[in-house]
Amino acid sequence: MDHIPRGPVTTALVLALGVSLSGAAVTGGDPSTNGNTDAAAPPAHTTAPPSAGTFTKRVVATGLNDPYEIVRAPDNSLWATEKSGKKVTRVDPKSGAKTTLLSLPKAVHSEDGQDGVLGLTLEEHKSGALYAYIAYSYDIDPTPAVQARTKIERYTYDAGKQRLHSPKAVIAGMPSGNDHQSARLRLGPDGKLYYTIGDQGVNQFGNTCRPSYAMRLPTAHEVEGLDWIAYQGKTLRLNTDGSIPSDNPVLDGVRSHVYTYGHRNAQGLAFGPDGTLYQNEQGPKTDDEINILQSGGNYGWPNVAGYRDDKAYVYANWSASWPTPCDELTFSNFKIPETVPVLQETDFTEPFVQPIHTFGTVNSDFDFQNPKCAQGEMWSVCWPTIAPSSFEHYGTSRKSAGSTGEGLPGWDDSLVMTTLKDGTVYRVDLTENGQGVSKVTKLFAEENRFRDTAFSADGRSLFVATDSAGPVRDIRGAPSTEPLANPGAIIEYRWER
Ligand SMILES: [Ca+2]
Ligand SMILES: [Ca+2]
Ligand SMILES: [Ca+2]
Repeated sequence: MDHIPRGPVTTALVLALGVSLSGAAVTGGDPSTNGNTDAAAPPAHTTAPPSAGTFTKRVVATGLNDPYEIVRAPDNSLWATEKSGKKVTRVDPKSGAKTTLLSLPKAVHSEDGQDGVLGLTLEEHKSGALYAYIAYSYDIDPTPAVQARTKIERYTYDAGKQRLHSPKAVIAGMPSGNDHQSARLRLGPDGKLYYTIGDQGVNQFGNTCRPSYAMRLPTAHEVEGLDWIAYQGKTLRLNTDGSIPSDNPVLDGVRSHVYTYGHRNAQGLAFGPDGTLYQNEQGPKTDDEINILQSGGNYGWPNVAGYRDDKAYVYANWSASWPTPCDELTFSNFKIPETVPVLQETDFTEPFVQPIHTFGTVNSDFDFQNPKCAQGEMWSVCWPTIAPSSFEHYGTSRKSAGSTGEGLPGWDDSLVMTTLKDGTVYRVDLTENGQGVSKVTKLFAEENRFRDTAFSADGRSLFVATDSAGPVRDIRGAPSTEPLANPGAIIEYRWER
């Protein structure tokens, strides 16, 4: 989703806001959270002292061009990839000073597209070296025409010169396009790279006539020929040199980089302290999902969105239209032509892994053409989905920092999740065994498209990166007509007692 016209490009009016936000949940119902949004109720069973404190908002840095991933480096600076800015920038979290660590001017970013400089994860090597793994779109066509692919490269950090140098190819030639790149990159506790690669936005908008590969598995022939076309709609697991781990799952008789499949647009990926891999992904008009990824699992897309419940979602395979070929049809979000094959979710009878939580699961009588969103046909802003865009496990990120701070009371073993059109940062609490969701709390709701997070070393500051432009809901749930509050920024929410 979210492949819709952008809002007006804003001028950067940045206020050093001393706004205090309630440390407890921001109240206000959201119909898309399945009634699990907790409105400021204190935890039922706790011996911890009451969390008397507030979050203070401070804009750390502005002028970033669609920051996509922010990570905290060993020296406690923040490193940001800039999707449309085509670079990696170091930000001093105190002064906001910016240094360009790496420029990638040849990276491909299509207008309003989801491609560009995206995933980033750091590795502190035994040798003392600091490596940055970076995923970005590039052009394989030597002529002025563009044929985009995605690659991951490893760079070495020179702390003296403050730059990234000596790129080493990890993997190249993966699919790329203007929609659903996903592109979250993580170094797992097992030393492997994990990478989400989206379904490329097929079966909708400008990509309506391209078939879905999300459930199509790579063949032995393709893997031999380094043909990664079937990696659309997957989670990949790679050795850091790009080779295929020997313990990756064998799927349809073939071992490849594919770790899980049947995904749409997974921008959230986070490991828990016991190695559990949490993921979130954006649904179509319904059913954003939170999943736990298990090696070899099929997660259902495009046959199933959320649960296999035959609610509002059906799989309309536009690319298979017959006898009228797809390219003679006009895509519609609301009317499926008779020539387009339609499958109910229960028509798909193979096993698949259900989400542990969904947002925006609605019945088929839901009105997807809410008059509030009629102007400019901004329908998707009114759809019940929230567009999750990142995931970060709180306890793990503090532990990995060797933190000595006291952190945020009550936040242990929770996940922080940003959203785009919903303009909200959520905290997702896990059940005791970590295998389910116990509570979802709204932390901050603003007219911002929140893209990614990082915690400070003491665990008491949450840094959040925002998109430079794009649609967001206002307080009425209608498309905001105001400029984004903090476009292209990194914001700090500091918890103070
Ligand atoms: Ca991050
Ligand atoms: Ca799914
Ligand atoms: Ca469903």
